[in-house]
Amino acid sequence: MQIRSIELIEIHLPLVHFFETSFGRTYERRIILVRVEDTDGAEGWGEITCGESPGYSDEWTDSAWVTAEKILAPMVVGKEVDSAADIWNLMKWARGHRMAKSGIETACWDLEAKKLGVPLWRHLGGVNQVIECGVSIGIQDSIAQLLEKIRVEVEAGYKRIKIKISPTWDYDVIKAVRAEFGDILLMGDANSAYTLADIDKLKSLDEFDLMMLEQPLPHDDIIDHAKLQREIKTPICLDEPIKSPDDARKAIELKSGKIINLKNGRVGGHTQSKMIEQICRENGIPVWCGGMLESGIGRAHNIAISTFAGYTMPGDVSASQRYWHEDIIEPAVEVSSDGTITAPEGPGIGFEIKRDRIKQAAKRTAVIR
Ligand code: OSB
Ligand code: MG
Repeated sequence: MQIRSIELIEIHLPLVHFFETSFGRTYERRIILVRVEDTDGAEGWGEITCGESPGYSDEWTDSAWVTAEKILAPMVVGKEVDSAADIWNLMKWARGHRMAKSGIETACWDLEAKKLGVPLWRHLGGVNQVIECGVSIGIQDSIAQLLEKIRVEVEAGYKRIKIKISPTWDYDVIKAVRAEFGDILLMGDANSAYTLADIDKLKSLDEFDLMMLEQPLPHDDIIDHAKLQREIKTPICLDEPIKSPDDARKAIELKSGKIINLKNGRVGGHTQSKMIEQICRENGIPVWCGGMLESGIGRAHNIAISTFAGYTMPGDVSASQRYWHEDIIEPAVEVSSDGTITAPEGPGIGFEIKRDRIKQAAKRTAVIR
């Protein structure tokens, strides 16, 4: 495979409903799409999943743009490789910037699968065509509003409800959710809003039998999480600090948590996701696919990796209509009434790209050849 050109397209998409986490509120996504073309004229699509500000990770839209354009794309364009599995190595010299790398890397996997005429999920080694879906629900203006949102998702059939929590939106909120919905599969995601000084508060959440508590402590920590896990009953799920297969290995060794939320962007693409999934599977650590409020393209890649054997818990992979009035792929991602998505049979990501919709939403483009 030889990539002839890489096109970056920044699109702006307003969210159907704002999304609030412990680090801030988002109304509109600024998403960088990646279109790769090889010397035979075949194409593939990927998405750089960073946020609009460095609140979740150090990468954000403008930093990812310049890094992809000036550093990463030139490392890939014109190089002959055996397969998409080697694209990561072309960019390895550059440290960090895994979301920017993932946008390029996953686009090359889509291209390769399309050329072979096979669905990406099969090409990657996925085994479960039907994947289980949960939802991630942001911090709301009131508990009543949150309960209403949860009701909609439970009735739609989603198998697991995740709510965002923070020191001002935790105990009473979870208590109200349990009182209203009984023993649904429920979890909280703190996005690093606590420290070990909050241990009593975090211990008090044990009474709610949460399926897991996602990333309570700082974004780069796996030491204090191990201390906390020894003190609380609720399984800790790690998100932010697991960026590489080595990070996963070390966190497992330290017993920093019992579950890993695996995101393509955070770890640098499909090749890295596969390696982490394997390490976790061999060590009995369940993984599930996290989300970054992706457009249909990133979402389609998330569906593909969710089919791996180690993804044994419902992911944050949900229907397009929860995020967008009109997605950029066709058909939009839909979730069946039993809370599942069936990975598509078409080649590559298996969805059509709505080029007109992308053109409408585009704010800037760059082509590296
Ligand atoms: O921590 O999982 C997270 C969204 C943006 C940044 C971080 C996270 C999230 C989500 C949303 O929880 C998941 C989704 O619905 O895409
Ligand atoms: Mg998270």
